[in-house]
Amino acid sequence: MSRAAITDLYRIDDLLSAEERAARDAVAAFVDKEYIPIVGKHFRNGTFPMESVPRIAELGIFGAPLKGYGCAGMSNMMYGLALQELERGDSGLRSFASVQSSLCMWPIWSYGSEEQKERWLPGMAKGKLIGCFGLTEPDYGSDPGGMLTRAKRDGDSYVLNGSKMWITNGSIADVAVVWAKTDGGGPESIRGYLVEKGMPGFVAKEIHGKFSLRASYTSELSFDEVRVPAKNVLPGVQGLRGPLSCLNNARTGISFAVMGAAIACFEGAREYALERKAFGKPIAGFQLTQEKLADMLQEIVKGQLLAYRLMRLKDEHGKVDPAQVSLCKRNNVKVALEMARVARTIYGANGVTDEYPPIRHALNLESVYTYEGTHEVHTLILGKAITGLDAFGG
Ligand code: TGC
Ligand code: FAD
Repeated sequence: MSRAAITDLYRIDDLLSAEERAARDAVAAFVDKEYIPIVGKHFRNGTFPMESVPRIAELGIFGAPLKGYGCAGMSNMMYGLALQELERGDSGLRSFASVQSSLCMWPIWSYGSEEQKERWLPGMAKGKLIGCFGLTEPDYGSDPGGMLTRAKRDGDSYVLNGSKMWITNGSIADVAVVWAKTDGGGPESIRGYLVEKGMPGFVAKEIHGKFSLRASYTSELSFDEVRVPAKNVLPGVQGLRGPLSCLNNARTGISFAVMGAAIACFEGAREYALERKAFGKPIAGFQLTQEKLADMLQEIVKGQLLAYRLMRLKDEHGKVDPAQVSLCKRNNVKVALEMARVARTIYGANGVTDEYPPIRHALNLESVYTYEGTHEVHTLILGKAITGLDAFGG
């Protein structure tokens, strides 16, 4: 699908450098030519197209903003634009890249030993090794500080017991960054453990029955007396700050990315509305359809401007404040989900089938609304930033 000129009403393209536009366009071409033709089949079958992995690697997306170790060293803006294009294809494709880059490569790059970096990062950048991030547990999602997974020191190893739930790429990962408390310790004892595929006692099982993110593998991880060498502990961080800093990073990318799903829905719905006739004329000629399209374009322009500013802040300052990230994630995921539902209505009955993209995007965005901090959690993070009062707990 070629990009409609109307989508960039505010000429956000003019704010990008030629290099940024070129990186974005290369990803867009891959998504249009190679991914969109196959995504419907994978969504229907509940599979992830592994053949896309080397192609994403060639585009330099895995660990894109990281320097060294075979990573592309792109700006955060270029990375955000790439994620937006991947999400225009499907959230599952973008999720694969987010988890690999922000939630697995980033903690190894930021908190890992030199040996860990050399061992994992070059292979992950090439897409030859796959990573996942285990924070959520069956009984602790929004409040990860309560996690039950434990690591007990035993000689030169730690012995891990517990389980993690809803882990993207878990069943296909070569390495899992698993967050666990030291036996007997509180949240301040949380550390990241690099658990490798095949370690005795470590099982990753695919979760079935999802109606969302079907073109992505989501798994349950269980640890039964898993012996992890002490050299596999991330030495650079301790406490809940470790996983939350990874999330800050990933949420920034997601905030940018979801506008890609909204763009796919807007452009598809506009094209459909111009062709589909009712009462003897194109449905695009009805005022109520035009209001839907106007609402969609308005939210896409506003969301992109927010995301653009967030990424520029990150590039200029090297980091962004959690409240800045929460505002963007909270707004952009909400409007992308609402706009996918609106787009769905423009297709009438056709809109409930997987022949057309809006229902797939809407279903995916239901997960995005929940993962990486639910909409409510981001409301409370902002509430705390505004008032200084913590409304999370009892
Ligand atoms: P709190 O007392 O506020 O903080 C504990 C320590 O963490 C620090 N911190 C952060 N650091 C970096 N970035 C952030 N965003 C941070 N937020 C907090 C904080 O400064 C403190 O550090 P220190 O050194 O003083 O101890 O923690 P809390 O227990 O009250 O929790 C706050 C809350 C609720 C906001 C947090 O727990 C939270 O964000 N919960 C949501 C959990 C979540 O988002 N899980 C996502 C799992 S991964 C996932 O969904 C992947 S989806 C696949 C894909 O990405 O595509
Ligand atoms: P809960 O925490 O049980 O929340 C249930 C409801 O209660 C929500 O509406 C929530 O907003 C609300 N709530 C909770 N606390 C409060 C409060 N204080 N005030 C008001 N409302 C509140 N996790 C990983 O670690 N790694 C992954 O790779 C990963 N991938 C995922 C992929 C998919 C497809 C999905 C769906 C989830 C994934 N997750 C992953 C898990 C995700 O991060 C959690 O689902 C999310 O953090 C919410 O946790 P929960 O599902 O346990 O909901």
